[in-house]
Order: sequence, then C-alpha cells, then structure tokens
Amino acid sequence: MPNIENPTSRTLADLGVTQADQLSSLFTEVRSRFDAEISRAHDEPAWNITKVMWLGRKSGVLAQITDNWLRPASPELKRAVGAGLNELRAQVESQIEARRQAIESGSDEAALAHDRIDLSLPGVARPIGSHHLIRQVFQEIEDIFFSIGFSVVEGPEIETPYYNFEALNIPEFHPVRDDMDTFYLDLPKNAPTPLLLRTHTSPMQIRTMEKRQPPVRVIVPGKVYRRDNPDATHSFIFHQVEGLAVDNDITFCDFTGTIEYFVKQFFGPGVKTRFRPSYFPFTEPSVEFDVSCIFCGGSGTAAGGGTCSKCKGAGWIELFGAGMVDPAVYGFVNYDAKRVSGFAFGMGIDRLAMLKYGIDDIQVFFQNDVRFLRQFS
Ligand code: FA5
Repeated sequence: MPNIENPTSRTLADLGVTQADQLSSLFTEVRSRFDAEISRAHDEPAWNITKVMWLGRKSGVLAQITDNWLRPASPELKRAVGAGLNELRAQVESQIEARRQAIESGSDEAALAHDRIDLSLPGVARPIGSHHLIRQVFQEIEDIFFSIGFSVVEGPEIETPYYNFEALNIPEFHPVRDDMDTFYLDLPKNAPTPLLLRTHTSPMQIRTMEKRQPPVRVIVPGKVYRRDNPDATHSFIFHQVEGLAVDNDITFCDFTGTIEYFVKQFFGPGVKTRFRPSYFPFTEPSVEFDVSCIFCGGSGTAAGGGTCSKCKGAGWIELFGAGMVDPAVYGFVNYDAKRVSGFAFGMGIDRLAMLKYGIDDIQVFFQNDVRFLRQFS
C-alpha cells in the first residue's frame, strides 16, 4: 500500500499507483477524511474553513487531486482518476450544502447537543471567603471606638517627610528617625519632595487637624512600613490604629479612662494593664501601654521552665505608644495651643491580634496560608 499520509499533495507515480484498482483505496481514504472534517463543522466559521479546505480553487483538496493525480496521470489511469474525482466532488459539494442548511436552520444535531443544558447536574460549588483576621480585628476596634463617639478616617500610605516626621515635631536628624527608618520612593532628581512609605499612622493626626476644628475624635486604621528585620513580633509591613481626641478640656484622666475602657472591651475584664513613661516627640507626657503576657500568664517563665520567649521574661507585652498631644504639634496646624488639649495613641494591630488569639508568630498574617486563615472564618 502506498504511503498516503497526505496523498493529495503527491503524484500517483510518487505514491506508487500504477493500476486503476489501486485508486479505490486512495479515494476511500480521502472521503473518510472529508466525512470526519465536515462532521466537526457545527457553526458558520468552521463550515467556511472546511469549504475552503476542500473546494478552494488553488489549494483545496479537490484542486490538489486535479493537479497532482489527474493531470500527470498516465493515459491508462486518467479515465479512472477522473471518475473517482467526479464522484468525490459530488459528495463534497452536496454534504457541504447540506451542512450549510443545517447550520442556518439550527437543526444541526451535534451543535444542539453541545448547547443543551442538563438542569439535573449539581451546581459548581464556589468556596466562600472570609475576612482576614487583621481585618476582623480592625472591625472589632472600630466598633469599640464608635461606641464612645469616635469616627474613622483613612490616609495615604505614601507620605511626605513633612507629614510623617516634621509636622510631628521630628525635625531632620532627630534621633527618633533612626527607630523609624523606612522605604523611600525612587523619584527623579527634580521631584519637588521626597516620598516615603509611612512609618506610622500618626501623619493622619496632622492631616485631620489641618481639615477640622476641635472637637476632633478620630481613629485611623491602616498599613505602615519600617525597615525592621522580620522575627516573631516584627514585620517590615504591619498595621496600626491611630487615635486622636482634641477639644477644649481634655485631661490625662480622659486619656487613661479611654484606653482602659478600650482594653477591657477588647481583651475582657481579666487582663492586667500598665502605663510606662516613654518618649515621643509629638506627645508630652508620653507613655507606653503594656498588657500582661497571655503566653506565660504574666510570670515571665515558659510552661516547660526557662524564660518566656514572647515577653522575653518581662511578664508584660508592649501594646502601643500614646500620650497627650505636644503643644508644639498644634503650631503646625494653626490650633491655639493655649485653648486646646488632647491625647493620641498608636496601636500595633498585629500584636493586639496575636495576644487576643494566642498567635505566636506575626509572620503568619502575611503568608496567606488558608489553613491558618480558615481557623478565624
Ligand atoms: C509609633 O508608631 C507612634 N506613632 C505611636 C504613637 C501614636 C505614640 C500617637 C504617641 C501618640 P511605636 O514605634 O512604638 O510608636 O509603634 C507603635 C506600635 O506598633 C508598637 O507598640 C508595636 O505594637 C507596633 N510595632 C512597631 N514596630 C513594629 C513591627 N516592626 N512589626 C509589628 N508591629 C510593630
């Protein structure tokens, strides 16, 4: 049997056909190829391609048979090739026309089967997501502060040094900037001001006071960035909620009362808390606020003996910095420092979430492992 991989592109002599009775298997092969192709043409574009491939004047299969089989055929074969070609042409033309009518009238069986919908099949189950634990903790905190008259504002994560540092009473070369080393944007040399990823949510204290007159009572949830090396309690991207309350008569007692109320609502009445003197250039006096370590029960000793690695033996974990707004800050926003007073705080949300939900590594918040996230859905 001659090689008929693509027999129509070769002459009969190349195919080794010398006698008329060898032709019938060749034509059978070509016909079954046509049958297969026309049966796959279920729409007009596919029908068009099939038609051109078979009836195309220059390189359609029938034109190839005319050029390669009929014309160069020996006189003995010519008549049989001509008869086979005519028979094939009649079949191709009639089936192509029949398929056209079927497609136009929409009665093509295969196409109908393709479009048919089986209503008894079960639907596609789409997994339902849930809020990330950090988002949930933001919500819990917002609800507590809503209940005592605070509202939420949000601000840009890309900041100018003015809002992130200078207007918060942190001039250039102030040593506090070392603790808040951050990521600067790579800007063209002639850019009007450098830009950085904010190191805390405190710039929104300034932006809020620039826009609003007292009384001001806002919280600011958001992402912040620092060039801190990652470990169990540090990440280079983390979350804070800033708080700011300014009015004519706000005292240190209002401040401690608000913080105590928040912590008891968030952690429950059993948690022990303490204020420690601290320093921030934009609050005076400044404090750090600690809660007793939930991992060692405040003893500083790990369950199996040895120092508790979470609080490093202190029995306390630092939650946030806070204080009474430094009067120097009011100078940057045209508030009358003699008339107004207020307090501000900046909480690390990741650490609040770790403490409340007993999570011992901050990195899990950023790894997006659904097995971890699902525990809080
Ligand atoms: C501040 O960021 C001040 N802006 C807070 C403030 C606001 C003080 C208003 C006074 C008035 P501090 O650098 O301590 O302060 O950060 C606040 C909290 O963010 C920390 O207590 C801690 O909970 C969290 N935090 C700080 N660095 C990281 C870090 N790399 N990864 C995770 N949490 C962090």
